[in-house]
Amino acid sequence: MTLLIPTLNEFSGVSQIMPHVQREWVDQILFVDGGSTDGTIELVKSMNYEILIQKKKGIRYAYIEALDHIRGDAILTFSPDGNSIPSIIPPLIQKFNEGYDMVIASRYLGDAKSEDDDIITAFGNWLFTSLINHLHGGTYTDAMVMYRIYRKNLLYELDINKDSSYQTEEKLFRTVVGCEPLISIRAAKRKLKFAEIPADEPKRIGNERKLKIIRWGCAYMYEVFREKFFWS
Ligand SMILES: Nc1nc2c(ncn2[C@@H]2O[C@H](COP(=O)(O)OP(=O)(O)OP(=O)(O)O)[C@@H](O)[C@H]2O)c(=O)[nH]1
Ligand SMILES: [Mg+2]
Repeated sequence: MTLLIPTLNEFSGVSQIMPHVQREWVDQILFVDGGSTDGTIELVKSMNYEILIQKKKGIRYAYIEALDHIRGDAILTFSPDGNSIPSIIPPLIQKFNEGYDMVIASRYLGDAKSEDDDIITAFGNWLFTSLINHLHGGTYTDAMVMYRIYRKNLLYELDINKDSSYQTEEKLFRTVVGCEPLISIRAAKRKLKFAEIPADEPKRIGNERKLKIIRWGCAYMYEVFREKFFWS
């Protein structure tokens, strides 16, 4: 099990959150940094964590460039900005070990709630999750969140690692998107075995958000419909 932690200027998040992550929960903790200039890289190194510096820009490349360095056969993606509650790592792993391809820490299952959402992100997450369920046969309550575990091989089986899977939308809207929506879509299309556990999302710590609402909204919308007709 590899805990994969992407960072881009998350100094305060990393310093406040990582003391709550116990190293023995997982086999490997790997940071991938997108070019922080606020001391995050130095901080992570001083805490004795393994860190990889991204070559290409964009959150998707954090995952792709990490692949060769991931030693576990499962990946737990974790945001150190306060959005992912560390104490949920053990139950998430426990659920995954019951034999799932993917387990999601859902912000909208049962009593769980997001304190990080504003009206736009709440609507967007609901809209994309509903579309993915209706168009691709998913049963997600949260198809968008980063906090989740899956088999490492799933990224290859679903072509998540290939640039061609995102080419059109990234060109059209001049951005680099995240991997999560496509993972959710293709896992549903393949009818993989997935589960969710409820997980609150506290407000992010420090700095501004990196989410690009308009460009990503458009790109994900394109992706959700494109997948109805292509890739199987
Ligand atoms: N390596 C890397 N990490 C990134 C990049 N963009 C964002 N991140 C990190 O990924 C983690 C999750 O970010 P998100 O939660 O998706 O985005 P956010 O900016 O926190 O937006 P909100 O959570 O909606 O406030 C954070 O630790 C970010 O610093 C990137 O291009 N490269
Ligand atoms: Mg965040």
